[in-house]
Amino acid sequence: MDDLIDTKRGLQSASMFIDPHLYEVEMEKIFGRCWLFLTHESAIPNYGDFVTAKMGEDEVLVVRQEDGTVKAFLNVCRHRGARVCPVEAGNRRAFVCNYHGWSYAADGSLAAIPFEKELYGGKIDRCAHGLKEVAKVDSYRGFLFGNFDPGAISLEDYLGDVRWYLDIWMEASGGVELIGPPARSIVHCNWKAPTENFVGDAYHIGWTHASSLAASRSMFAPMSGNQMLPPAGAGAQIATRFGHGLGILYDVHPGVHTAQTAEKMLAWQATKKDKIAEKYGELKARFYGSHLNGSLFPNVSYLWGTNTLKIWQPRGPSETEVWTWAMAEKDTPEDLKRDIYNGLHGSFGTAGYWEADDNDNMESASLLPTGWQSRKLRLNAQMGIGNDTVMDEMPGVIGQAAIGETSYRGYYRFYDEILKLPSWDAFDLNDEGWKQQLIDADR
Ligand code: UNU
Ligand code: FES
Ligand code: FE
Repeated sequence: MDDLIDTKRGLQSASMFIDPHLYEVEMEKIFGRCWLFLTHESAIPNYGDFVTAKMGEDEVLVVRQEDGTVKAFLNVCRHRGARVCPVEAGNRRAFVCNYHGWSYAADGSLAAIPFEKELYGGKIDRCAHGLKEVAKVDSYRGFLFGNFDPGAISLEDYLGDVRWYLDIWMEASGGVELIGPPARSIVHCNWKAPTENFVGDAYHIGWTHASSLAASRSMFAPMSGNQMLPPAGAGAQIATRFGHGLGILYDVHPGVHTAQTAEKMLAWQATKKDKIAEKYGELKARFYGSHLNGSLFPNVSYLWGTNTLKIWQPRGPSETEVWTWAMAEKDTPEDLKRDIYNGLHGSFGTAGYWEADDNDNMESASLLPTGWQSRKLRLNAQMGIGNDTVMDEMPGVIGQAAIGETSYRGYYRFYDEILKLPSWDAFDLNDEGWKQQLIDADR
């Protein structure tokens, strides 16, 4: 596995998209230990509200408790393993398994067994058969994450430097909401292919999305068909400690939205920008009016400006279930919110034309390495190597161009680190060496 990721040279083995053994290791070392997105607080405001979610291939029930906290449980009955709750979302005080009728309270405890006295003679230990609880659940600005590893670092530490950037869209104007329930679809690709694309691929926009750019007359339209390279200073890429990364395209907030929606968005943003500059300073205010594309390690992606949140749920090495939410600032006027919602599902939604542009690339990159020879190839993420740097005014390692692969390298640097990490106990939160590792990369 040692030549899987070459951080020094910015290369990855194509086998990482296909290797079934590696996939199992990812489930254990990554999905078993990292913070995984569950849902948004606003989806489950009241006691007994629940949604089902995926953590890797494990299905979980996320339930609002009587005391206002949130717990998550494997959605698996402790009797014979049938699915406890077959419904996507709702409100329940008890979850009754469909198979034999064991029932669980909102806190996961096994509340009742049909004919318990007669059939078990009081000899079953109900306390030992509650729903298996996810070790940790925590919220960042309303975004709920779960972690199977009781020894994991806190969510706040895990997000680390990227919180500075997330706050620009999660907090700046009073918070965002997800407009659900999410659209779901299957893509025949490895879960990392779309995640790496969103972490930092501004390169493909002008080419893969050439027709969509031309048709939408969005603010990105001049890039259509690679007619122009974004000029110097048009953007940046950021890599952080835990693989989270993003790309910024300055001053083009409305992203892929149509010209019509873009105009409304800009007018709405203009009414708020002064207040945001006052509160956060000019730099963050500029980011607020920019387009941010990013991924949170391991499998959450977002487009701020294009109003999208996506989870890339792994279903084996070659299949991914995509959950797509529209996402908007809470204080967005209702008519604009509707435009955003409708526009999003036509662009980056399940049936969206931008989504369709991407999927064939995701699939071919993921499926070609079934070939014995193709598998041995190294994938190249060297763009911008040698220009990565640190800056006083913004955290992380910065690639100073609109188009580059700095955040790809940051993503796979941590991917490699966590696969090799024996446990979170062995992890040094204060180790800043990762920055130099990226800065010193050399083809
Ligand atoms: O699809 C993407 N990765 C993307 C879309 C990146 C930047 C802007 C829009
Ligand atoms: Fe990038 Fe082919 S040009 S994958
Ligand atoms: Fe794309």
